[in-house]
Amino acid sequence: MLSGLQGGLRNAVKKLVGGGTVDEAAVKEFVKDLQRALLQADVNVKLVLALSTKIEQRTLAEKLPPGLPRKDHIVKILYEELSRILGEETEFKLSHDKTSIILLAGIQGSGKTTITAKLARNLSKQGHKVGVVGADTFRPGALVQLKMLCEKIKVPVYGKENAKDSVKIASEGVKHFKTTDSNIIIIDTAGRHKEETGLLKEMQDLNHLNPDKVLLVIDGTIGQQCYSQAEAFHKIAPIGGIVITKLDGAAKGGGALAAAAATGAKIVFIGTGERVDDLEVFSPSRFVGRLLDMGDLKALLDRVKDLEIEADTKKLQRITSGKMTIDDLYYQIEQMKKMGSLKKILDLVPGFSSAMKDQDLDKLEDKMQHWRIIIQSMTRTERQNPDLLNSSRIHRIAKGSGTPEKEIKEMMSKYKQTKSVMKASRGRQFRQMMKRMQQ
Ligand SMILES: Nc1nc2c(ncn2[C@@H]2O[C@H](COP(=O)(O)OP(=O)(O)OP(=O)(O)O)[C@@H](O)[C@H]2O)c(=O)[nH]1
Ligand SMILES: [Mg+2]
Repeated sequence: MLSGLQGGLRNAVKKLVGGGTVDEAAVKEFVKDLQRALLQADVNVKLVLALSTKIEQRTLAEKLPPGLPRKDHIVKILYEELSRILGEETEFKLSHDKTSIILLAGIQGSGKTTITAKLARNLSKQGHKVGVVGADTFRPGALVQLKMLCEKIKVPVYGKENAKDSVKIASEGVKHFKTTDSNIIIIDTAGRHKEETGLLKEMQDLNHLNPDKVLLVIDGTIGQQCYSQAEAFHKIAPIGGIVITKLDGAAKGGGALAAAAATGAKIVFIGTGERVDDLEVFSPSRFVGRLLDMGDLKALLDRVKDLEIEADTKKLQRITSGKMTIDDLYYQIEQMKKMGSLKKILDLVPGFSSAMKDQDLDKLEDKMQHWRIIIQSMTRTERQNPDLLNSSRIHRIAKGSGTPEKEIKEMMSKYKQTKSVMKASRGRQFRQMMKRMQQ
């Protein structure tokens, strides 16, 4: 699947890994190779440029976790950034306890009927009872095609030959399956439209069936042209998902996926062949992992994590032995931000959250935010050696960060206080709190 893109990406990585030392020129060469591979897969030029700039910047700017070879770090960045442009991880979950209606839409020949059968198969395997409604009253032979596909997988089909009104058939089908033990009803619709305007109108007409999920089926062979369909759909059905089909051998498949994800719509499934089992639940990170086919990509990611934890432990030792720098303080604030709100963190510390009023917490969160900006305005030397801060330096930082000098002084006094508390308790309290946070 996506063999062109796969080959291009793997070659770029191979060249980097097999080459000499990684200097700026090697990174630039690597990024060029990436660009070529992505453009050939019909990924939008702007997207390619943004992605390559990001990869280049991160590669040159990020500090390596100690012990991680630069090449591995670059592969990790590539993996993360490629996954990111394919959207967030989503889950397509349906209740076993109530009836859910799934409506499939898409322009002519996009693969709706095939996906209807694939999805019916996939959901049946998960233990759902599925019924399928053939609401394509437009194309002759549509119902026969659907029945043939569903017969193989033993899923019942509701439909009427020579029916004219698709909305009527759809509601009759829903009514019918509600009297059976089916808990999922999939409606296959007509693809009489060649472009999105008419299609969206029909979707709106079918909307009064109150579908639980609306899926837009897009033919992946059209590449980045997917964008306009996905965008129009995302505007009217942001809760829906997208299925990209025919990704087997589609030279432009990479562009199709990237374009659909760029609209903010979620890609939930991909079709990877004509057989009824050729359906995959879409996960950006898993997909990219396979695309790069680093058999040891997972091992690499695990190793990076280990090294990061090791680096954290060293930092922690420095903090708890009373040698905390402003950089460490910044790191702590960032860690807290990553974990969510302060309230959530303080909930983990017994007695803390109840002792603190919400409005005080809000104030504290604001303060943390100011501290981040203050620290960003300090020079590297100042962060390493905060004793350097005299009044003229404080004045400069205040101007640079747009915060009053008073706040900078306050932050410095809190910093000193924390440092001495850490030293006195040898970090016991801090370690306990960190432990609780990680649970
Ligand atoms: N190679 C490949 N072919 C596919 C895939 N999905 C669908 N097809 C083929 O694409 C053609 C159109 O598929 P359908 O499922 O009939 O498309 P549709 O959207 O229902 O078409 P209309 O009802 O006419 O609008 C068929 O020949 C399918 O076999 C896929 O993932 N890979
Ligand atoms: Mg069809």
